[in-house]
Amino acid sequence: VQCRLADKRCELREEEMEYIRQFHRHEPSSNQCTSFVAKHIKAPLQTVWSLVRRFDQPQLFKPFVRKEVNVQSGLPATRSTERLELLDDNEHILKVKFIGGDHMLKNYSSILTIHSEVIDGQLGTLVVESFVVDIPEGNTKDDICYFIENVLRCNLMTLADVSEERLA
Ligand code: A9S
Repeated sequence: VQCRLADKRCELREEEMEYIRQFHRHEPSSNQCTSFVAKHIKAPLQTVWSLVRRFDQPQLFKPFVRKEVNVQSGLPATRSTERLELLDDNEHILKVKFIGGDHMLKNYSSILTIHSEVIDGQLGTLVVESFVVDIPEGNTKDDICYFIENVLRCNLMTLADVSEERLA
């Protein structure tokens, strides 16, 4: 596992690294960067999956998406065309590619997987989302990785909030 995955190794349990090795294989070229974020959610897998699988309703847990096609103002984009590459309801894998839009994320492609786990004696879910993307001209690898990691962290935090609230 390449690039910035290395420095996260220590924070992740061995089983989490195993998911990365198994499901999150990207093959970045020299002008691309790849990384991932992970989030533990205190809700059963089916609850989390029921939200994640709604590719057609990103506003369910993506705070930067206002309507289906509109991006929250203040961000370096107003629209994005995204293609669902894989939705596996058995293995709980979602793959997406960005194929157009006015943003700087060229050749962006992401993999999201979820895995059942036990948190504090209760059924929980581990979400892992990885990506590969071109490094835009004038940006560094670290800049773009950091930017996307933050977007994904926000999405997964909202996903956790929504998933955990649904049970209450
Ligand atoms: O929504 C996702 O699954 C992932 C990302 C990285 C989305 C990024 C984004 O929607 C912004 C948040 C607006 C940031 C796009 C398409 C471009 C951006 O610059």
